[in-house]
Amino acid sequence: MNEICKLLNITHPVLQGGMAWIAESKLASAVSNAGGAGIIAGGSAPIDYLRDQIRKCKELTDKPFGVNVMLMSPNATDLAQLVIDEKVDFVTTGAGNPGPFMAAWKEAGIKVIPVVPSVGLAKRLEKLGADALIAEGTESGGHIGQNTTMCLVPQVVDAVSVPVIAAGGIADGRGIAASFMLGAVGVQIGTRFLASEECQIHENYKNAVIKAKDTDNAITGFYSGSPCRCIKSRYTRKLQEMEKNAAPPEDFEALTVGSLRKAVVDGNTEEGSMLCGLIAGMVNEVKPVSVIMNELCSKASELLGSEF
Ligand code: TUI
Repeated sequence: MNEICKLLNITHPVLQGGMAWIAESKLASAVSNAGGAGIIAGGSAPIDYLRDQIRKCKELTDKPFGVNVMLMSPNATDLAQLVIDEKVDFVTTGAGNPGPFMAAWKEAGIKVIPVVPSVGLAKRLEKLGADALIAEGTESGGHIGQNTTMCLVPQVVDAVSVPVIAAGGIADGRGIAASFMLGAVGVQIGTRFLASEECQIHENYKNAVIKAKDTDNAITGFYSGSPCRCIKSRYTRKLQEMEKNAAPPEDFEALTVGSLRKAVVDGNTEEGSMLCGLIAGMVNEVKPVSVIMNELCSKASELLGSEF
């Protein structure tokens, strides 16, 4: 049996990305019900909302699911405790070093799978007891590191003994098979699930994902040291223009605060930040999660020559 399936007690080694503001109980439960690992995103949401989402997800599926702890969130410490209190099956982490929380999670029997953008952090977190690692390439949507999936995954695989999950730029069975060729034993997929029926983002955002071509992608936030990949728009052009002119930080703040909410909730494609991976050009149709999972897994099985 596949190591990730065994670790998480799932059927297919496919994790759904813990996309901030986006991944909630409906999407996570659909992925878990389809045999993958659904994930509720902590993002910087209020703890009461997240408790509610975790409980809703338990009502919607009897399968394992996880929570992503976004470490730049001011709520990270409270969420770290909430996942223990709610006895969540596993935790993924992003946008920082989860070292300070790992002992408590391990003691509570929660499996810990940090996202790493580098070999150095992968080695440190393996020593602290990570059960697996997600090597995330810069092709991913949202907050990104610098290395690519193609270069990062095999280097992390060579550097650690725990199972490695590939993320960034994977949206079909070919991407899964390629990841396995690089030594990964699981994948994390975000962008493909943005265009699912169960994903609760505004229709305008979903349509932008569907319409996006290979070149409709931009990185903002180099200036603030927090690079973020999203769909090219008036918003990204404005931010990039400000970066070029070294605008004062408060001008960035004015533009970026609440921008994800504007995209996800209001469907404001002009001022909203439509976080999205570089593979969006290949995502051309909204489908139910179960259909997406079937397509991913049947093509991967065919290419890998074994049941995926
Ligand atoms: O976390 C993500 N993607 C995200 S989080 C997010 S919400 C956000 N909002 C405002 C600012 C920043 C984020 C949107 N998208 N992906 C996982 C990921 N983790 N990518 C890169 C990293 C990462 C970076 C540095 C992980 C660890 C790390 O460690 C630095 C260190 O301390 O060694």
